[in-house]
Amino acid sequence: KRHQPLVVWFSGLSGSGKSTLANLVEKKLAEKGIHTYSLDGDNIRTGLNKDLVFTSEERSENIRRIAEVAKLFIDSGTVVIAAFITPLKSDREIIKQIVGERFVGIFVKTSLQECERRDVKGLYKKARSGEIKNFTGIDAPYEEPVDFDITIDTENCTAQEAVEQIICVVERRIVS
Ligand code: GGZ
Repeated sequence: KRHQPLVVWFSGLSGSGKSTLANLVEKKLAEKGIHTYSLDGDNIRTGLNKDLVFTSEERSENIRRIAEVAKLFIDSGTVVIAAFITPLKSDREIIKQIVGERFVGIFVKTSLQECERRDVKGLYKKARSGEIKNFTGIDAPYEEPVDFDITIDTENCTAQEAVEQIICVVERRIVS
């Protein structure tokens, strides 16, 4: 069975649940026999983009390079799952310029208050104390996406419900 490749791009604050949802979506697609590859901070910011820090300029370069990599994977016929904060509207526009129509945007909407309450990695605490500068949501902006395909309200739905919703949209786009 042939599928149209696609990039499924998750945006949201640190600790919003992007990676968790991205991993669940990837697992579901793999079960359906769809060839996927995940791009996230763990494999991008430690390798290709390890020269980049968290100024707005270097975040833009981070996103631009990831979009170019995603495009290469799309050309190879792969469904790309990307999970990055992607805080700026201007950078999200650049992604669309690079990958074109084969883009599905998922806004993982978790409030700053909730992300900070979870503080899984203790980064918000460090950002509040000034130990980390330019932290998204604290002293760096997050512009909520208003034109993405799906908004996941993680505080009012389960991960399973979110995954079902995403898979439904992805499956529709994959065959057309
Ligand atoms: C935001 C930061 C920062 C700053 C380090 N601001 O929750 P995490 O830890 O594992 O994921 C965050 C990750 C964000 O990298 P992205 O490539 O997704 O960001 S962007 O799209 O804005 O380029 C967080 C960690 O890196 N981290 N410093 N100052 N997140």
